[in-house]
Amino acid sequence: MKIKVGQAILELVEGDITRQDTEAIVNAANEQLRVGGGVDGAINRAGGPKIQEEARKIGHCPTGRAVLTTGGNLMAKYVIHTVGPIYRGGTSGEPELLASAYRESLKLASAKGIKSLAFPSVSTGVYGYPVADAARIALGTVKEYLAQHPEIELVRFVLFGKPTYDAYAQVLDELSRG
Ligand code: AR6
Repeated sequence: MKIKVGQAILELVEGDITRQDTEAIVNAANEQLRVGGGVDGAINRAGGPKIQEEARKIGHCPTGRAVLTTGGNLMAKYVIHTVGPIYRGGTSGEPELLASAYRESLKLASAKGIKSLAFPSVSTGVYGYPVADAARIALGTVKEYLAQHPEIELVRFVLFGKPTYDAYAQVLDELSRG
């Protein structure tokens, strides 16, 4: 499923983010930038040790922010590591922090001249964010950014499994109507 936002494309696919040919892929990292499970483990396995070497030099990334490393052996040239919030019921600033994680990743892409990037569903695995709520924040934030930043040409959400894809598709359908 895809929509246009100005000249940019915002699309959803079901699949594995490590196999994307966008210039950058986004990792759902932790503040210590230490290799974990989920999408983080998959990206580090597929991309090789260079990614973790660079991440270790950077050392830390606060929740809601983003940092950049090489893509190592991945097709993507860069990995943008962002840290989404751990879900603690939704009243501890989680929505703002999740929106910030997407916005800061996009800002980093703009600053580096990256025109195409792929996001996973940040925070909805180990960090426990309810998928429908996270999808609304993720897609709303990206759509708003694309409307104001024509330098980004493509944002692809790569959703792992049909339930996550369906949750995002429902929200994107609503957003494209209104
Ligand atoms: N491609 C795309 N999406 C994937 C892939 C993949 N290869 N593998 C898993 N997902 P999670 P979080 C989905 O747990 O909740 C790590 O240990 C997964 O199904 O990876 O932000 C980090 O080091 C889910 O929909 O990230 C942190 O400590 C989504 O990616 C912590 O987990 C996010 O799940 C971050 O937790």
